[in-house]
Amino acid sequence: MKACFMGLGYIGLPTAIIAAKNGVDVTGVDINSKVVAQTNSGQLHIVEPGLEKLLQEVLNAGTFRATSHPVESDAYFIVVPTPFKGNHQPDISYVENATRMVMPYLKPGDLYVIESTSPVGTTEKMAELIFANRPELKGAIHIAYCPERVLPGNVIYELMNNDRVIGGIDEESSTHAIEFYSHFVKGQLHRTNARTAELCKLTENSSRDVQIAFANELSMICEQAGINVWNLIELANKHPRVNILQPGCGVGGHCIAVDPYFITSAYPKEAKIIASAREINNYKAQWCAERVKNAMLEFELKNSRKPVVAMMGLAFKPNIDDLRESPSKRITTEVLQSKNNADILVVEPNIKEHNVFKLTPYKEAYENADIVVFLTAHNEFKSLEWRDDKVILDFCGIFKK
Ligand code: SAJ
Repeated sequence: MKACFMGLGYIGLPTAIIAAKNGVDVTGVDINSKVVAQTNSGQLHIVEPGLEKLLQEVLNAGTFRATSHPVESDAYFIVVPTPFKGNHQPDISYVENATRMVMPYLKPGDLYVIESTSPVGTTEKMAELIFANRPELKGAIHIAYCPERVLPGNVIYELMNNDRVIGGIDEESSTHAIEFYSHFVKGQLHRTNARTAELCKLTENSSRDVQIAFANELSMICEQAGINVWNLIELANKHPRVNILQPGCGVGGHCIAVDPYFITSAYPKEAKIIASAREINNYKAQWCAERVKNAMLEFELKNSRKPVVAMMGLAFKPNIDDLRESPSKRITTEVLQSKNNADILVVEPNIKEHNVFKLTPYKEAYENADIVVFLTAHNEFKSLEWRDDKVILDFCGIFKK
């Protein structure tokens, strides 16, 4: 079996490598020539524990290579980004471009699968595009949608062990796609149609967004009510059927903060809770920034001098170096813009240097700051001790006070 993976990013590269480890002859394609060269030299351009060793193994075994153009294969996988344009409309142009690239290589019996998170109807749209250009392939190739579900940092395990949903444009397409994924997925492969599989991916991330919004809403209610939100959630979760997530300073990353818009933009009248959740999670970052600015003003009034402020964490979630769509970064930027001569120390222990932020080691920042703002719950911060002599704004539950 020969497979071609279009896109060597956070999902495409690990999936291609795992397939190559499991009996598939894989060509990985990326339009970025640097990514191609670096991958062929056995080095990862993404951070993922354990993956570099696997890359070197499949390169040495000759079952994987990276190129800039597709090659004739038996199966083609589209694993490219689907960002959104202005007004939160999904942009499927990368999916379309990758499809156009593989189109000339398709032959009867081949499998074409989209993994990229996509609005409902994208797989059918791409099928139409393929058949418009290659009408002889109608009914002769297998087309399916199979979304990824992995958590960065634990990709190798989750790629092999998570259940997956596979939706073909017809039964035979689903069967062929299931056959391919069973090469390396130990989890169950659940058969459905393409539209359901597309909405399933969007539903998973929207569900988490809604649940986090609930926790964030509670945190703002608790502040008004003078109640410790961490304690409240812990107690409510003692109920056998209640499982509330943790509040934070908003929702970041390239999935949960993005995918719900693929539903709200297509179904604006119906998607009420999903739209509100997005608003609440975005507002939470704004709310946190306001709290920091107020604390700075209060400090100055009380002490007749500007405070030193430590902004603790820039990454979008704990213990990673990924700043994409990060609310911590947004809050830090806003505080820096309004600093009014105050001294702002920016901390991100998972990054050595940044081209915009001058970084300060976390212990030094904690020691020197008058106001400490915990934005991302990195493990390092949990080793710090509570200090009564500082104003501490704990948005991510380091001390749960
Ligand atoms: N967050 C909270 N409170 C919580 C949990 C998370 O505020 O209790 C915040 C995080 O700090 C972060 C954001 O939510 O800013 C998202 O983090 P995450 O760990 O929930 O998810 P991602 O974005 O890293 O990965 C998600 C996963 N989806 C689900 O859990 C439903 C992953 O399985 C998907 O593969 C991934 O999106 C994706 O690529 O779609």
